[in-house]
Amino acid sequence: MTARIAHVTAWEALDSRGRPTVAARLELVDGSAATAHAPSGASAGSHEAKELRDGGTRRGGLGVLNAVDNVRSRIAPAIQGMRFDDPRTIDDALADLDGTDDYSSLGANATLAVSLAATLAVAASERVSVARRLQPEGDLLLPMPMVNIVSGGAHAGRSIDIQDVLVVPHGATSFAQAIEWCADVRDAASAMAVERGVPGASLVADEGGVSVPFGSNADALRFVVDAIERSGHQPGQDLSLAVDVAATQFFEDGQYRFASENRTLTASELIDELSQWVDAYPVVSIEDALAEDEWRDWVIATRLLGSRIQLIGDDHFVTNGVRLATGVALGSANSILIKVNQNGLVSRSHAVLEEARSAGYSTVVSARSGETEQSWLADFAVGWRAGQIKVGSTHRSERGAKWNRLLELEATESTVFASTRQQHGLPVGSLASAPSH
Ligand code: 2PG
Ligand code: MG
Repeated sequence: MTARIAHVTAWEALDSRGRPTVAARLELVDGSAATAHAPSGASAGSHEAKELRDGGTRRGGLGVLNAVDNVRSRIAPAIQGMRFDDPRTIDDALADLDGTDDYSSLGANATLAVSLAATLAVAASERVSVARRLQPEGDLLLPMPMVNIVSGGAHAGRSIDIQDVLVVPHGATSFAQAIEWCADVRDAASAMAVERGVPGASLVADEGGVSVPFGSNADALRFVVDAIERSGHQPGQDLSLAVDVAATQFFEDGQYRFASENRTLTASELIDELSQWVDAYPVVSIEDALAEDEWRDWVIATRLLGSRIQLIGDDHFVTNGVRLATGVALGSANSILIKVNQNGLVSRSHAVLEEARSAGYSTVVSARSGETEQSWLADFAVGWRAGQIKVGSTHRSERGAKWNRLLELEATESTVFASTRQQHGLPVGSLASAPSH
């Protein structure tokens, strides 16, 4: 179905941390329209597409009025009146107009907001859900959630060095059951934190996890295993652990600084430490185990751990096809995090996901720490058959919006849940103790 753009505009909106973000609205001549907000990271990789921030003193330098102006004065005149069958055409026009590899001319927050609005407006025009537009035929695949329980690093005042300890409810047989189990664990974690003397008022970090001071990073893993048990579920059977190390954040002068433990580790010591965690706890997935550009150490870690667990590249790949291709050629990681704002355009993020899939890598669609109430991410994870999704915790409405949208899709569309090993793509070895389906 051919669509035609009538009008594009933009303004500055607020994200979940109260920071400015770009909102864009795109109207088609048939009257359909959509508004989209760009998400934003706090522990961003240095190779991500570049979001444009105003600098100066207003809003601590984080204003996006220049990016908004770029939508109004450069993008809108270039694409208003355009006809297209596929939103990819709009993305190509945005890439041409920008002319840089990282969208630093228009700002990736400007290109992404418009790219998102075009994707959403076309689905509205065709009167189908975004997930259905992306996958027109057959059962939709609901993703396995990866849910934050304990937050550290840049999202929680660096109470621990690693950024997240999450749970993966791989024993669940429906999405509703999966998210319910995660909420049970999150509740148990709150109760345990209060018992440890953490004031109730400080229990919600940037992504809704609990932030607890621990004696060591490994203690945070132990705490989540205990929370799974306390919630009445079985660690390793019902839910297992995932860790986002976000190692770039504490990489200094070629070494890894565990400030909370007053230890400095070489890459091989860090890999040893992670291997011990995998031996001691039911860990099925580790993200950003090493710093973003440490390719050689990534390959070593993949050789050592890649057959046992999922090793996800986030800052390492930044949803970038060139970095992914390098990783595939070298044998670095076996999984990729897909974040549309790391890439700058929706259709090109999808292309990277498809390249990863063809290389045999598992794919995890992910939110950012700075989000809004919008829920399109859930539709992308489903429509792209990603198999897994990471959104943060079960607390905070910008997180709940995505979980609630997945619950809605399960209730209203013809779906299957990615509860089998093949469908969510976690390495078979990592679930040796999990029940098979
Ligand atoms: C990550 C993300 C989301 P941020 O590291 O995976 O948890 O964090 O958006 O701050 O980069
Ligand atoms: Mg990460």
